[in-house]
Amino acid sequence: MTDHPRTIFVLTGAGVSAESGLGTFRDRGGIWARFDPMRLATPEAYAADPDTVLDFYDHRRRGAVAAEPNAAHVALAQAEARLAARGGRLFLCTQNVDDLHERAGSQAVTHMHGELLKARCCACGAVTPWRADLSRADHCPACGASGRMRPDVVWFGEMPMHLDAIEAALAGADLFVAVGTSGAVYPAAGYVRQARALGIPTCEVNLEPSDNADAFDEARYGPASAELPRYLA
Ligand code: BJW
Repeated sequence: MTDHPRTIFVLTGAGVSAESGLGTFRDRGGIWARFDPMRLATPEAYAADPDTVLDFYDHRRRGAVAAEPNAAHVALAQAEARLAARGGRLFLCTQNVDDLHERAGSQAVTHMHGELLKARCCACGAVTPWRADLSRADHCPACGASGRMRPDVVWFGEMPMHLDAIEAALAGADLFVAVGTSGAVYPAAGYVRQARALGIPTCEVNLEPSDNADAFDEARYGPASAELPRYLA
């Protein structure tokens, strides 16, 4: 790793949870290879056919609850603790909607595409922890409205979450690391170029070169569970 950086910005994607058994989106056989994202992951899809969208996310939620963190999640949690003990910081920005970073011990996780284990009421906007099937939800626990709960995730065309905090952390980082993300979805895919423009060294850890591979100074190719612990050691 580059010269003992004090503040590392880590962007994770579906590849970090792949070895926990959760499907990625764009790999061969991935979620969007099997299902049309425009019919499942847009506000228009939810408005047109909420039952199909909720069933899809109920299935994904059950998978996420059953999965366990892998060595890549653990390496990030350990690096966060080590840096904090030295007065540094690891800012963990994940595109993932699962909670495997938290269950591996990461203390601060910024979920820019939301969280599958939370539900949002379309009537009052209240966000509630949610582990059960949303298709069976009869009302919002906050306002009592019925039939208006959705997963608290970010669909195409919606604004990703925590963008101000993410931009601030990126601007203050000594190192930018992207792990297990294809670089296909914006604004996350643009962060490596923003980091470069700020003069921050960049590294990608991925199974294979991502769509953004040419923008990184350094790369480690292989499974995140093997490459990331080595890289962060
Ligand atoms: C391994 C591995 C192993 C496998 N070890 N590696 C600019 C240009 C063009 C378009 C746009 C643009 N700006 C905005 C857009 C539109 C759109 C967009 O980006 N479209 C593109 C498809 C072109 N973006 C949006 O709509 C976003 N909103 C937005 O832009 O708002 C406006 C705005 C923003 C900011 C400022 C001002 C205005 C919202 C995007 C929401 C994405 N939602 C999803 C679904 C979330 C809920 C759910 O889970 O269902 O988020 S889509 C899906 O893609 C999910 C992911 O978080 C996201 C990224 O996927 P990820 O994580 O990269 O996964 P994969 O599968 O693509 O890649 C996995 C990688 O891992 C691969 O490279 C593998 O090789 C690797 N891998 N096994 C290491 N073991």
